[in-house]
Amino acid sequence: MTMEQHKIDEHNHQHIKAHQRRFDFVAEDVKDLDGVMQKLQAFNIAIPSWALGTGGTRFGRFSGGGEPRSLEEKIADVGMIHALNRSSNSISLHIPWDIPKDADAIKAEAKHYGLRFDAVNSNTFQDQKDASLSYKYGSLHHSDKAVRKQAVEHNIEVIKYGVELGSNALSVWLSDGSNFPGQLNFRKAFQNTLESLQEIYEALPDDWKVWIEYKPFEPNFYSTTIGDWGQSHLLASKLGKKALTLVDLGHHLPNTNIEQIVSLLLMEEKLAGFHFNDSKYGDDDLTVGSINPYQLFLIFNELVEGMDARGLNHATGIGWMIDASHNVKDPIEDLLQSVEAIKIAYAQALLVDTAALAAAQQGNDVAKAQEVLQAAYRTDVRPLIAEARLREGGALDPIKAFREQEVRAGLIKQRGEKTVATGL
Ligand SMILES: [Mn+2]
Repeated sequence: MTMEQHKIDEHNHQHIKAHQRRFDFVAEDVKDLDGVMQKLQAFNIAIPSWALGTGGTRFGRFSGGGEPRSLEEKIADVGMIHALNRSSNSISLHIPWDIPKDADAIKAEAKHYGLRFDAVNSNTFQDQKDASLSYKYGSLHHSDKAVRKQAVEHNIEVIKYGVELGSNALSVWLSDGSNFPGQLNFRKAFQNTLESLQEIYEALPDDWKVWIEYKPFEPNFYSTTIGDWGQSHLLASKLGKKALTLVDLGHHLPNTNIEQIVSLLLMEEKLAGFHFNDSKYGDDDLTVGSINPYQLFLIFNELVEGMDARGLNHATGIGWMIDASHNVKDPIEDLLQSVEAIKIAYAQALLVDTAALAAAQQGNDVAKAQEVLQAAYRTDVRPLIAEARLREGGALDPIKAFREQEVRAGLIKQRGEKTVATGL
């Protein structure tokens, strides 16, 4: 199912007057409006292939209707999202959930929707049907070299799929860890992980990167072998220039100052990019910006400041991706909301009066620093995002357009009520 441009144009025609009024109101106070608009128009966020179906918890899964049954249908769903918001021009695949059997055909399918392939993700946190060895006690850190070898080979295979699709990064998240004190020798587990990652690193093409994700707990609850940004950074530093740390917002203990982590990784040229989501308690994988939009803004404020300091292009300097699980909402609507929240935080960060902030910091004017940040945060930038979408051919209000066109009902008619997307 595709969204025809004339339907988007009709939607925009209906809402253009109110939009113009709102846009003019906020645009009047934006310094360098053209520069801000160009940056917003260029900014895209990758959609993960595993987020297009309904997620679940260990207690169960409540399917929605019309879920994509194949990789082709997942690409079509991302195409739908991109047609509506013009800010989701890439898809990130998880292997083996989404093995491209015919890479050329899959590439052509993606191109049809104006999409490309972002980082590819390996999976050594589940046993696969045809695997001879089990990951029950870990993968790259495993005490048995044969298990480590199987996991290394899987990662190398994922790189090969990625090369065929034109991707240029491998994202590695390990569930390796321990549930009980004494279960693991931490030093050996770390060294085994490093040795395994070195073998994967050797297999990376010259223009590729490996992104090392960390997580403090779950599914293991006593220790995680790559538990925090320090451990990820240690591995990335030992591996070399092509290895970087991936920050997943949900992979922190409550109240962690993620913006400070991001600032320093970016300074050290070791920030790979993001897995965006939101959380209240742990790795909740909720819609980006639904719980703590201020934190998201503070993170973007550090990103914009740090990327500008290094002369990086905001859109392409690091990886931007959503990693969420949609248990109760329509996945497409949830992803549209997530992309919107990311772009809102980015736009607000672009509005920060950086000269005034720097002066306040230099002079220890703490109240002024807060005023500067919150003046940007409390600006309603939604008309700027809508205008950026409009200029790129997207819908003024993507979710409204999605509902007006009854897209989900169409997908259910086409695919059925009880379809299940591959993934967790
Ligand atoms: Mn993640």
